[in-house]
Amino acid sequence: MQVLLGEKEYFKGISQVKYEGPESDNPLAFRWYDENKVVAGKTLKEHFRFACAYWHSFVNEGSDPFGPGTHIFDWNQKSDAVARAKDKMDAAFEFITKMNLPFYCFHDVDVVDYTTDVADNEKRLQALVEYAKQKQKDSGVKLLWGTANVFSNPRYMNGASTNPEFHVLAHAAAQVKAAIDATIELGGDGYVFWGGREGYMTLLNTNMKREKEHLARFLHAAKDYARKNGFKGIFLIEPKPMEPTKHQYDYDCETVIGFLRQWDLLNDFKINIEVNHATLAGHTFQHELQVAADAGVLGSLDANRGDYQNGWDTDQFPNNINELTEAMLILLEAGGLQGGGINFDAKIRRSSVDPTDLFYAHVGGMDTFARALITADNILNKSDFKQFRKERYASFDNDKGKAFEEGKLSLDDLRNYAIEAGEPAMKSGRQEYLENIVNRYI
Ligand code: XUL
Ligand code: CO
Repeated sequence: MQVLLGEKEYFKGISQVKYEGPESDNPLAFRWYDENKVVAGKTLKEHFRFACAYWHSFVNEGSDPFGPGTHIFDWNQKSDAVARAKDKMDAAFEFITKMNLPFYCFHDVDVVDYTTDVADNEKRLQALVEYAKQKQKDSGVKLLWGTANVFSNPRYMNGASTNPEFHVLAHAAAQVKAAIDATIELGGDGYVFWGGREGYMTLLNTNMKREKEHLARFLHAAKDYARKNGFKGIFLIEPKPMEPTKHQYDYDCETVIGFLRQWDLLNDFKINIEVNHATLAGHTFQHELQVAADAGVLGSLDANRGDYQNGWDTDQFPNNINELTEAMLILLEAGGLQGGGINFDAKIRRSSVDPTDLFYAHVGGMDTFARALITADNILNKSDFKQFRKERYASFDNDKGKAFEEGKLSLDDLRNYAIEAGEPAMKSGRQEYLENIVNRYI
């Protein structure tokens, strides 16, 4: 990939990050992510389809509830919104190509600032879509997915498609329509719905049944519109249990799968699983991956990590090799992602104020994923990990156990077998042994 500069170079003094191998001590080189390395029949580039998140990297200036942003963006200076947005896009494509990231993701309002004028917002977005098209063509970078931010604007304080007021729902629809148009024009592989405020704070003012019905109707309308206009990619729902609303309708993978099944959306929608959302739901990332994989809806991943000591979405860059190795075992056994990729929905810390910090963050994240995948492949091929789990269920492979799986045994039959076979022997689950295998191959 060629580095793509605009009129101005924003990340001066940083050249393209390259693979140098595990022995390298260059902090701006990959030690594991060799994009051409083949693992389990695919290159690392094909496995991961890494994407840069526009919002965290080029929009969020590091503000928190106690103080303003600390990241001063040179691309955020011009007074005209479209000119400012083009500078930001120059900076984005410079960063993405210097990082050798094959994809990016955005919300509509990340790309260009919106006002309350719907038609003017559409025009602004369209201008940037034209600009992005050229940038994608010149660099080879592609859009992994697009989405609409229907949670930040104050009008969405009570939700977007689940808002008690129809008028607000219509504004959300206008934004989603324009974001779908942009995604189609840019050849995006997916379109994401994260239900930021699709939930409630108190049942005292909420008709939950009606709100969920509205959400389903809205998703159908969006899907029908996109399909009619030629969108061939995947729709993705991104579960999150809380924050900003206390109770969210897309709590976790099981909840989302049940909802999609109830409303006949399972054929078009898959799931975008975010690490920190999984842990906030009281699950491991691995649990959410397995649930989605088993239901055939493992679409895409938002990579980050949470913090063990607090209960909100810290969106830190991934660096937990054990967590990711276990996750990559599931991903490999599931045969990979269905149409999606790995989007770094992660932000550098407020005090990480140097432009290089954004590079260190992505280098670390990509290297951790690469090392985890290589390790998981070794575990699957060289250890008895797979064999152990298979044998653990061997009693269902033949005779009565098999008959039970096939639905051929009644409760009476089972009772009679219990008597015939006597007290079962205790068999170890071997958790520590298996944990040691993971560490051995890391
Ligand atoms: C919020 C979050 C979003 C979605 C896209 O927690 O993860 O950025 O990924 O709207
Ligand atoms: Co996310």
